Amino acid sequence: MEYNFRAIEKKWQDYWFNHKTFKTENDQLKPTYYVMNMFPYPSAHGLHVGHIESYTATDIMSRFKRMQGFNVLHPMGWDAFGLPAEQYALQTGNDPKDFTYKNIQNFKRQILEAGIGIDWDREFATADSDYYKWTQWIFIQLFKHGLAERRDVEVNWCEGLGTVLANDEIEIKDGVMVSERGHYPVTKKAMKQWVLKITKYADRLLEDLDLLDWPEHIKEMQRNWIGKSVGAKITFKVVQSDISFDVFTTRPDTLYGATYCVLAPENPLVLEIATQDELSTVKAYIEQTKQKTDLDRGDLNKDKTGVFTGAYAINPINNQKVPIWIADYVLASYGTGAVMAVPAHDERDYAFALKHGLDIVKVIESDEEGCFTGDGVHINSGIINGLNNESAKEAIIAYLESLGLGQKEVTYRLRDWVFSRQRYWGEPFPVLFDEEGNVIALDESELPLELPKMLNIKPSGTGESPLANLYEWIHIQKDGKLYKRETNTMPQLAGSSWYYIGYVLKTLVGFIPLNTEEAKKELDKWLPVDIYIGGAEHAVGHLLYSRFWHKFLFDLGLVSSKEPFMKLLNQGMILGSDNQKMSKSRGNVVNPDEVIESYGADTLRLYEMFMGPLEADKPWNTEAIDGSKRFLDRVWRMYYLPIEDSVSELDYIYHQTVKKVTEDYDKQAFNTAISQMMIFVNEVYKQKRLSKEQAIGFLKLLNPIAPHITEELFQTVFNKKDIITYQEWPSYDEAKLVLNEIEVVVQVNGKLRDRVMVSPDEDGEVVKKLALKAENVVRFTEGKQIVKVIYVPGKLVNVVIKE
Ligand code: ANZ
Repeated sequence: MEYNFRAIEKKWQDYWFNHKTFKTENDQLKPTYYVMNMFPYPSAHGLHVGHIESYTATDIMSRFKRMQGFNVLHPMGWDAFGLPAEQYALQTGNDPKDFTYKNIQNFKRQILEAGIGIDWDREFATADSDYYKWTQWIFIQLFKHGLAERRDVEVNWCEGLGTVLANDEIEIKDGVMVSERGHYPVTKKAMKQWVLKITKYADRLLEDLDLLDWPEHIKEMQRNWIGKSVGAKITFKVVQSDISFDVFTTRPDTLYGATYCVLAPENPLVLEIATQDELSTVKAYIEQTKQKTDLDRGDLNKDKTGVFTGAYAINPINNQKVPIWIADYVLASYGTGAVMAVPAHDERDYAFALKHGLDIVKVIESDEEGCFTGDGVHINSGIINGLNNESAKEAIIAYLESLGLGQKEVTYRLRDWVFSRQRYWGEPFPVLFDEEGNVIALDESELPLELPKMLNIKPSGTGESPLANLYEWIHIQKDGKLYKRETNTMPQLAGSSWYYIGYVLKTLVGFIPLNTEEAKKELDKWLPVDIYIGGAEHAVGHLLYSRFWHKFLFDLGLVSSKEPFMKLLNQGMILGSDNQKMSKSRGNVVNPDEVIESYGADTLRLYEMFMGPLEADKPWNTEAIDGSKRFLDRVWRMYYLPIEDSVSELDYIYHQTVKKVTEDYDKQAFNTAISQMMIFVNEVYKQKRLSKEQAIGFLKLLNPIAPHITEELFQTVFNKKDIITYQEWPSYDEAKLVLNEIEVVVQVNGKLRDRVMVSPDEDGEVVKKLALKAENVVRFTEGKQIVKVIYVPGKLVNVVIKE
């Protein structure tokens, strides 16, 4: 009678794996359901309880939808390229490939031991060459369509380490950048990089957010990241020179109040216009800026440093001479890298003008002391006096257009995607450079361009990738001509930008070629992904880049859906029992292997789903796991109660449970579904028996959450040859949802004292008698004189007593 989870779980995990129980079905008559997780990076630490939370949630949806009659695709793969494996290899002298694939085996073991039902025939890692062949192929298409090009881009260069660093490998110390490792100075340095022009898709990426059933805050983060800004471009001429520059402004209406201009220190014009007297100060300031991050520079509270260039420009609206400054709060990468400053109506300009003693001219009426940023009547503003902000903007733009000195302009905060990494452990670029430096894409037949094995992946020292050390690999001869390979590799987010397509195309004998009719047919059948579950930390990186690639593939006609992921859900963070983020240093990390060892996978799954709403952050609680285990013990013993043909006393609660669990699963409200199942089990214990329909139906309801115990009971108690995974989902009978008992409240002198359950058409006198016998009514009426008893049918009984 003992619930021996160890034996049961192992038995079913082996059975499912060997029988490919979760292989994707391909029944033409069934609708499809594609459910997936954000795949893990296979680190050396193994799975975290947070992974289990996410994979259990998709597994529930997958098992639930399969029983509801869908063809279900529930895959798993590995985000295998990337920096951590490379760093590990550098530190230990090991091969990042061996290391990564060893970690994958461990992750896979853990996922199997958690009972997650995966179609393993579709498993792949982004570092598999038959997968990255197609990552390279997509890159070639981007290149051929002018969406990939080489450009000078500022990178974080660390002379001390002889390498380029990613943003998360640098720290800010005393306001300047240093390497995390060794604390060497880091400066910005321009290097030729591959860039993908995601900005060409900015409008579509923005507009199509409306099609998606995603958490509103994630959509808002993407909107802000894309950062569409509508304004104007205005041309300022530099005095006594034929140089001019454009500023981008969202407030062209304040042009009469523009009392100086500011260029980004990196703006190449700066050195051309700076006067001899100011040149050395200007150069020193430019050098200083190179050690700062954009994030720091954009900080509104930061000290407004800057220097005068000695040059002046002409404000095109009133021909006033205004000084030109440089300051690091103006970013080279935004708008035109130059601003017109209106200190009376912009906070940053105001702070800057006060600090540096620049003119402040008020052009909008207000009672405000200092800076006023609101709407109002324009003053001191020539042709727009008396207008409000919106009409003034239009009037100014129209006027500037007529002079050829300005026009309406839309700017985005979104930057093109810097796509090169000076690293080894990534996809090689499928291109060659000829002797003149022209880029030639490899032919499809030459793909994949495999990442060569390297015994030592130390940095090249020149800022190039370790591949630069491989002279023979780099230099090749083709048709009698000499070519060189690209030594950079692609970023980790390349492989994850289309992996949901990879799962659809993966078969046991490799990938269906993406550019074929056969692939199109499969992709049309499965895409978009119905539900995608993962962490909120990917809100703008991966989730934006994969939308971009998807739209590009849509333009190529390879996919028919506009978006890759229809519904997105972010699981909350599982915190340590101290309510803090789990971390090694805090010593509050829970290892899922240990929980499974002591309690079993079913208990772990049930517990994690019962902790709270999927989206909420929630702390670990060891006592509550005991509670989950006890519930499964109770479920197990429940199947030793007499199982009869019909137990009508349980009809109502049973049908209510089927309805509630079905509806809750459909909205991923797993914790409330579990509560309802607990209520059901309590009711069964009150009756000490249950019917066959109820017994089997309940196993099906619980199966998605606790698949092993339910599979075992289904087979052993009912002698079934089939497995529960392929059974039909139970249905409920509306008629049985009408209660055959109603609740009548009982008052004593108008105060609520008790409740009684009666049949709706019960005789009034019987109800009154029952009411008077109710425990709490007896307590309040004992020894008192009962004056009268009133019954409002179906609602209440009021007992009037003499106090
Ligand atoms: C004059 C002005 C007057 C501005 C005023 C604002 C208020 P968003 O909304 O974020 O797009 N700006 C333009 N390019 C910049 C750059 N490269 N670095 C730093 N600041 C820049 O902000 C647009 C405003 O940010 C622009 O409008 C410009 O300042 C500034 F009462 O121009 B404004």
